[in-house]
Amino acid sequence: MQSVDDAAAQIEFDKRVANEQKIEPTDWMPDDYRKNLIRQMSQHAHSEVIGMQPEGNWITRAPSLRRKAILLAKVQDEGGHGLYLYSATETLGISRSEMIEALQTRKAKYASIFNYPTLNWADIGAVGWLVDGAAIVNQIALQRTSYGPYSRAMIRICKEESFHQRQGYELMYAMAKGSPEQKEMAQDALNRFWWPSLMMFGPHDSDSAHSAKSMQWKIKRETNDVLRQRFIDQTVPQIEVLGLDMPDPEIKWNEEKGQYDSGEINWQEFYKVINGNGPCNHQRIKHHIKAHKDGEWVREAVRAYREKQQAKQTVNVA
Ligand code: BYC
Repeated sequence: MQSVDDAAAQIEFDKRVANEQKIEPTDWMPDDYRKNLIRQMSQHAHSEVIGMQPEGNWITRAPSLRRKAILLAKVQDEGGHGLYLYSATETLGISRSEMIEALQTRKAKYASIFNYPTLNWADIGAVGWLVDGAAIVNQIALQRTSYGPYSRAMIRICKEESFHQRQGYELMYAMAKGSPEQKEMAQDALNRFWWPSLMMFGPHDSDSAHSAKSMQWKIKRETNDVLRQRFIDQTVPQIEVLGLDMPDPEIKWNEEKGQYDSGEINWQEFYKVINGNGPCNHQRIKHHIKAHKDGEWVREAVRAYREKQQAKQTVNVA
């Protein structure tokens, strides 16, 4: 049962959310709001970091210095996004190591898309164009999320993601307008990344466990299906410009609705992937564990440096 103080705080919280005022780390918030935010934000952070793997896989094989420099910068940006998001999540009272532990023991999820392999160079274009494109549609809405640190992280991240999306589209354009073999690679990448990109938006609203509460608290500002449809509507004309075939034969303009109709996602595949059994789930976590372990010496050095600084301060004060 809520105490009288909590009941008053709850009223104040509801008022702030209703008035579009941000909730800040030192403000009172319901436990479930905090837990739900930790869940979504930490999973978002994990997605950014795990997402470095499929693209990082191609840095050494980029076909030119220009492409290599762009890809290197992009992958580095994703690591930065992970850091903003981990820091923003820490303001809710969870430590970085607790979040990493949840990821590595598979208690926490990350975006399903990163469990698919990047098999050819055009996949790097498809990831930038479609995966970052889908991420932006979702994150633009999240800029207005009710939790201040999350909202501010999203504003910054969206600026970088729009560069990511454009470089991906430019790469796809070069491939689609290149030799017949390059065009074939672009088509293959589009065909393989289309459905997993649509899955990024999560289950249908009717099957979404968290949406109702998250919408009420204004953590989420638009639903999974609304955002997915927006992504389809903005991406289909881009496929036409590339001169590629539609990855879904059921895509068709619906005059009455003013939007594209499309086929149904393979939800069995979606659940298989989010439950840890996609093509690369095992590989992604294994690599994360190894990289984290290999980085222990850096954390150790930081701790030793901090201890030295603190010891110096103590001597100075004495
Ligand atoms: N993948 O009730 P629902 C990037 C889970 S990275 C995996 O609808 P919610 C980039 C969901 O977590 C950007 N799991 O959930 C980086 C829940 O399970 P739990 C990534 C998914 O939270 C590098 C259950 O299914 N963006 O841009 O209301 C290179 C029920 O779902 C997925 C974000 O993380 C999925 N696709 O809505 C390139 C955005 N979908 O937690 C690019 C932030 C659902 O109960 N997150 N699940 O075990 C969100 O906006 C929301 O969390 C979602 C899901 C729309 C994803």
